[in-house]
Amino acid sequence: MKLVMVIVQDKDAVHLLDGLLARGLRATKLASTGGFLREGNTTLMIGIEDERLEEVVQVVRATCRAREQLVTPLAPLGGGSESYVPYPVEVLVGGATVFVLSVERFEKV
Ligand code: 2BA
Repeated sequence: MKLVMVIVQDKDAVHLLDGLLARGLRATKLASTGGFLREGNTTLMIGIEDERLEEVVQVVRATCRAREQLVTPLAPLGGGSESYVPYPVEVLVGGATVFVLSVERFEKV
């Protein structure tokens, strides 16, 4: 068994959940915050049998897309500078960040 942790933009989370549930896949939705942008995103935990792992990844690919977002860094991305003037830069966020973990034991009590 695997535990898939998927970090997605809030805009995509509803479609991803719908896609998973439509296929009988179970998920837990967590409200999370990106460390870089400090904005809300969504983390889904999905417990899945090994043979259905690719199905989960396909649903993620089909429902999550990358978007450009403007961000004004509080400090220069490349290191410190005394004459730093903040200006907005574009970063590409998503579609999804996917971690696949092996599950040693799974029980429902
Ligand atoms: P954030 O940390 O808020 O990052 C949002 C986007 O900002 C990232 O998109 C990336 O394009 C950019 N970014 C992040 N750190 C950067 C840096 N030091 N310099 C320049 N640009 C930077 P994604 O890569 O698609 O990540 C989306 C969200 O997924 C992240 O939100 C974070 O919550 C999570 N994430 C990504 N990689 C992760 C990792 N290795 N471990 C844990 N969480 C991760």
